[in-house]
Amino acid sequence: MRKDSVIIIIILLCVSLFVVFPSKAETVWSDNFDDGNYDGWTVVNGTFVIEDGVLKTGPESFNVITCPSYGPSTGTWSFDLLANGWTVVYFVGNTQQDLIVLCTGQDYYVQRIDVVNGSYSSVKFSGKASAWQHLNVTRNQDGRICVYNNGTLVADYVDSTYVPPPDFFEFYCTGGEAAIDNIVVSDSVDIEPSVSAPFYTQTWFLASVAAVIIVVIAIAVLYIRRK
Ligand SMILES: [Ca+2]
Ligand SMILES: [Ca+2]
Repeated sequence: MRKDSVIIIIILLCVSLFVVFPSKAETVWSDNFDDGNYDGWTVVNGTFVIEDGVLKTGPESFNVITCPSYGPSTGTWSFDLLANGWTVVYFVGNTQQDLIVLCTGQDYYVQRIDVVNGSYSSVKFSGKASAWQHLNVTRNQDGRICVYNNGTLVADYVDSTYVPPPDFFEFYCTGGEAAIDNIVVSDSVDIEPSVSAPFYTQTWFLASVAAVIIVVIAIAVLYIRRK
């Protein structure tokens, strides 16, 4: 009877852990340049160097580098960016619609650009010029785009225009020294604005509950075995 109880408790524990820690987001592409090269990238203009595991622009005033990109036009794009002058990250690039993060040298924007007719939608967000920013950009099936700068939600808007899957990821800079690092692209929206999700659905809360359950079960099992 006691054995049966322990088995049931273990099964319940496994089920609760599965609920708390769902399958991990799929990374479709990443590069952190820590191997000291930018193999797989193509320099379109200017020069680029890897310094201390970071992709940096060379001394020219116009530097563009591109890399084939994969996955859908929805998901999460994460990267560290040091913007200087006019700096653009095409996180979804193709021949029809581009999704970009732009720093004008002063201000940051996230934009969708219609490559064919030049129209665009744009939202400004807060960020520092000439300083490293850790940016996370998410885009869901409804075209909702959220930008997080160093973990803070700084832009949240919906542009439901269809954007085809990306052909390329591009880093573009005119003037000044710019750099990028730790690019991680996943095919799912991995960050949700915290205001929209109640605390009891947050990962930290579920993990805390799971930890308490594990401790209680461990104590119960020890108690049963000692009896
Ligand atoms: Ca490499
Ligand atoms: Ca690196």
